[in-house]
Amino acid sequence: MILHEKISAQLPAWRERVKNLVKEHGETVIDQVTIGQVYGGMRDVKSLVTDISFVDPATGIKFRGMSIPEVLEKLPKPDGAAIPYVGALFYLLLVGEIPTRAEAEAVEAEWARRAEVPAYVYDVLRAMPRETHPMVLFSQAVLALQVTSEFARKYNEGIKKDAYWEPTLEDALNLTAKLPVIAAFIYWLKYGDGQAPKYDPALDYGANFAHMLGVKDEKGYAELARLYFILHSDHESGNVSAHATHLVGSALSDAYYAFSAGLNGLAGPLHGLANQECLGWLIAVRDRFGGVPSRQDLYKFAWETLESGKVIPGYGHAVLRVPDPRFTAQLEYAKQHFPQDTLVQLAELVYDVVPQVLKEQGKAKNPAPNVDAISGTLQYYYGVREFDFYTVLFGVGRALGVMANLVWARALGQPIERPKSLTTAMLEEAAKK
Ligand code: CMX
Repeated sequence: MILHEKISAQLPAWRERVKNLVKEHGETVIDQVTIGQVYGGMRDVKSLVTDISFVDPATGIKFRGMSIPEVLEKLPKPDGAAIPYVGALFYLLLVGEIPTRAEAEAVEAEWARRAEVPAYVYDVLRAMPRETHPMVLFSQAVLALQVTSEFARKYNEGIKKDAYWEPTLEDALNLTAKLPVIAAFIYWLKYGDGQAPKYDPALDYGANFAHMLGVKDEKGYAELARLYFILHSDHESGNVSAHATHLVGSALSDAYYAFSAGLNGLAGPLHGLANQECLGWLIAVRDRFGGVPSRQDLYKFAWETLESGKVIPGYGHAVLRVPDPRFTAQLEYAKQHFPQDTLVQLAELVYDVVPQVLKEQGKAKNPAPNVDAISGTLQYYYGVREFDFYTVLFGVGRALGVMANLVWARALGQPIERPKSLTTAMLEEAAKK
């Protein structure tokens, strides 16, 4: 398999590089930790390593060193499409190189081969109460698949540490292949008649998702699905979903345990759930004013939100200090495809007004929009209007990044995570010194 070959070929050099770095410079200090950071969610503490992606506070995400516009331009695309294959992005994340079209299609073919979801997973989901949040169903389905883990099976057989990454890659491919199918099933189970259209092996990852979701404009939504999954794939290692996946995986829990944990973190309103909250906020504005309000009305509305003790969803970021390029890419897409849409116009006005409001409030370190500020607006346009489903979409995309990371964490033998904790008295003592 192409991914296996490519990673295998790189591994000796990578292992040597990391071994030498740790051996020769293991004592080199790269950061200091303050009491503020210990109490402040470890913000900015440099204590993780990944080569899959990096978030520059001033420019945003780079996937394997490439910006979003570069990725969208350079990755191979299906015939007649403007947005690349999702398989091309997964290849880039795993291998670190732009794939040829044939290589991207090989990844898509691997997914098609592995997309079938065992029937018992559907039975588990059907047995759960109808009011269960889609993220619970999603995480539950991932955990239910754990019994199929190649890593767990090989580990129990006594596989050598050097080879851990190989069954992890199998798990990563099996899991990412099945996620869109499970997501579509959840969509139909929650909001339809429980009968999702069948997976079509002739379609690419994004087109298949459009097909299985049963949207009216399948071709248009296929482009959006590819864009969405690519943009949401990875955001370096410290965000909650990526870190939770890495942390749980570091105990040698397999990809299913690890990603289920990551999804549980993604389900939080300060992380992935913000996309559903954000569209809710935009619609509340639209309904209050019967369309796009004046700048002044929006300004007042934003202040009302803040004064009621709530955050403005979709704005602010723990690392970024500029508008999120994932936001910009989606805004551009919307303006190119449906500029007259009321919610798109509203999202643009919010982009103009809310940063100013947040600056005046003076609390948020970054008053600019993040990825969630517009993602729901695009889904809404294509008729995917069930807000609580949006974080599931985020989860399908996020799997690509965290799985690529898990494969490399295993390949480079990253150890179990175990930072040290202190007591408040110890910190007070440290403060006196
Ligand atoms: N609206 C109102 N207040 C905000 C705010 C916003 N959008 N963003 C930050 N603040 C406030 C924080 O609540 C915090 O207030 P307190 O001091 O009273 O606790 C203060 O500004 C400082 O926060 P910060 O250092 O700028 O931001 P954090 O790193 O603590 O948090 C984030 C980052 C994203 C959780 C925060 O900006 C937020 O809550 N935004 C709204 C929710 C959101 O869009 N989340 C999605 C993020 C993307 C993702 O992970 O998916």
